[in-house]
Amino acid sequence: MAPILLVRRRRYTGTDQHVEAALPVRTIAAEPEPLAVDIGRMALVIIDMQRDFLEPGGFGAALGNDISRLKSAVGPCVDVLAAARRAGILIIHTREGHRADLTDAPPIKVERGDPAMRIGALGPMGRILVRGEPGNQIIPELKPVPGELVIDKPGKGAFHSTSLHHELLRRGLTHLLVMGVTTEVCVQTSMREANDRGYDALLLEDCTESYFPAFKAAAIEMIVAQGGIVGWCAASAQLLQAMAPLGAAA
Ligand code: TIU
Repeated sequence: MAPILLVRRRRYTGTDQHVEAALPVRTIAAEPEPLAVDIGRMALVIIDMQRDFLEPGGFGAALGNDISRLKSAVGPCVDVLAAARRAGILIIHTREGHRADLTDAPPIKVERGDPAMRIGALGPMGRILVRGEPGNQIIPELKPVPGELVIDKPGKGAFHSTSLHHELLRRGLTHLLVMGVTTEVCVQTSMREANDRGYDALLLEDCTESYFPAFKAAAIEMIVAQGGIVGWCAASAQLLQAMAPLGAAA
């Protein structure tokens, strides 16, 4: 890991004005360089930790994927979620899912793969990637509590056709802690969307997983390459260490 040092960063306001952040800053030992995070302007975004992707009875497993890989991220996610709650950071959960009538699902996304396992088909935990179905709920370990945002997203990216950007802008939040599944699909897409909208996005590498280890490794490499072309990555221990003085430690 790179040595800890303070990096000055500016707050992106969504306009052409950039204002110096005024709140306390903590520096997280991250790749490709330490990231100075203004804790008061940070949100935790938990991507698609839904039953269908993670549980033995879900459609991810029914497709033959090794869900044990994804399950390995749950423990670290639980620890970060608890620390973020103690620190009073805004927590945002997303779920990938469509309206029951699939009017928000492009046919090109629906009409691929085994027809029995397509979006809207009846899977082992209800209709696949349809809002309100049992498989579309967040796993109990990370269940949202009142005051946390739950954003249903019809795309892979968390910003596509959702209120996420608006929710962050109106609170003046500029830094995102990102975790969830899968690394190279919804997580990477969301990181790229965040980057293009001016957010500093830090992916917690032990809090994200893929069914395919090589894809996870490649996605992380892509994110931090070229001086952090997409964002930053760090182990959750580095984040928890940086947050400890805020009373966020267990
Ligand atoms: N949330 C998310 O990543 N959705 C996917 O469909 N991921 C797969 O890896 N298939």
